[in-house]
Amino acid sequence: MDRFKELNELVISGNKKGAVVLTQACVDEGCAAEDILNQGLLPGMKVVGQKFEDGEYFIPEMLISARALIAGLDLLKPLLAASNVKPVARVLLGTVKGDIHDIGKNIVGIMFRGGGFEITDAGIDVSPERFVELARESDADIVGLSALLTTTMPAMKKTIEAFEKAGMREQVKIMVGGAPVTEKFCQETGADGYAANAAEAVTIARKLLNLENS
Ligand code: B1M
Repeated sequence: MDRFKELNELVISGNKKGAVVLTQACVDEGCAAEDILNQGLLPGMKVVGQKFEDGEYFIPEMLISARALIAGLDLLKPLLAASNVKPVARVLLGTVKGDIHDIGKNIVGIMFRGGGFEITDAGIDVSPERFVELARESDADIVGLSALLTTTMPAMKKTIEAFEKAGMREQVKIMVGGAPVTEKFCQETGADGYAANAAEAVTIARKLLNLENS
């Protein structure tokens, strides 16, 4: 089995120690950091996302795989920065005002990171104005809003309105998600996309940015 296939498997099985050792070995052997990332680590996470969508993997397995990927990615970060590899796109992610649930949002962030996106995490209980401010500062392409309470879902609409008011609505794609959120609600609020889970969030973001083949 070649090195990169082996690295795919280590991410799929969530073998963090193995992923670190093999990533380092690939670096030591002179492989380009970009190749290790794009051919070794990320395809493994793509398989994990598919397994989650197929009901074969659940959140714990997904988190364990994500940790393996991130451990490898952490080794590559300085090398990637040095070789000027651009992120796929920039995502600002946060839980809307009044809501402090962040487990799902954090998993969505991990999956985005695994998909090569640069993440700015706005945290929890984020006001519409703060989302706008951070989107401007981070030059976000996608703004991802998470809500777990039916009572905080209206804050998603208010956040979208804040982007309209700030004249930034055309500059960002806005995605919504979280257990009570639905496709119908997404359309009613005027968001650009809805995802039911973390793996789907990455797929939808890629579609919204026309990145499907890159
Ligand atoms: Co809360 N809570 N909670 N809670 N809590 C729920 C959500 C609830 C359904 C429990 C229940 O009553 N059965 C209920 C909401 C009812 C409703 O409104 N429909 C509820 C309530 C009422 C409350 C409080 C009001 C309780 C109280 O104080 N009386 C309070 C509210 C606090 C507040 O936010 N202001 C509260 C507090 C808490 C804790 C702090 C104790 C804790 C949160 C800890 C934390 O997040 N750090 C908590 C928890 C853990 C839950 C449950 C048990 C689990 C939520 C969770 O993390 N799920 C939850 C009951 C349940 O769901 N069984 C419940 C796992 C997570 C991976 O799933 O977040 O759905 P989820 O994320 C998924 C997808 O939704 C999607 O991808 C993720 C991964 O696949 N997704 C996105 C999420 N965001 C996305 C964004 C996207 C795309 C996809 O694009 C941008």
